[in-house]
Amino acid sequence: MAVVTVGAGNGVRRAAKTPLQSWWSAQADTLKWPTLLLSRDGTHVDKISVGIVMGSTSDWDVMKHAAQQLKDFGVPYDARALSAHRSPDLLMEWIEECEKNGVQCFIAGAGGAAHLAGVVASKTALPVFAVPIPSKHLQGLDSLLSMVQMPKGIPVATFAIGDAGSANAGLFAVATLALADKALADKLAAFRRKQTEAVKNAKLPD
Ligand code: RP5
Repeated sequence: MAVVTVGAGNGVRRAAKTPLQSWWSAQADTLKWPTLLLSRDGTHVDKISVGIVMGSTSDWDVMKHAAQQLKDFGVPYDARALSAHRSPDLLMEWIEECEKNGVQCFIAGAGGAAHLAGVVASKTALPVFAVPIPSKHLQGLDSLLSMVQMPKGIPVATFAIGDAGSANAGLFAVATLALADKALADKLAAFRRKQTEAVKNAKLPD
């Protein structure tokens, strides 16, 4: 389940006339990021489980595969384009807010000198899954090496370059959450069984 956030961070304001609205306004003004979480279909959710971040909106074409896996398993997430070098303060604030909202792990996708996942991991002790985005000149080898070569002490778990890595990061996040969620573990087991069945039934062309 995708999450949209509503409140001060998105500039959403209501005319604060009633005491409740005044209280809400006061709360919103003290917060840089929103606190009311809604799924895309408008239903309220209490928490988000995964934070997906990418260095640029141009990364979404790859990162949407991680988001799709979470959607398929009904895992609530918040996805943002926030850059480690172009908007470092916003990135830090978002990570803090994610932790407050119950996030259990992060997925970070970036291309080129891809320090985003390492920077996220510098701010949180939660697991960080890194997705190397294919880059224009080096096809993502630069992104991969930037992520996988994190110095000792601040780990990030690095996945394959591109769409497959992104989808697998989503699945890995599901597996991580499934450690403490039996229903999710059952769904993941069913997903794996289905894949096995597909291999069993596969036919090669004549
Ligand atoms: C990185 O630079 C982003 O993660 C993206 O992969 C790459 C190019 O960004 P844009 O120039 O498309 O914004 O920071």
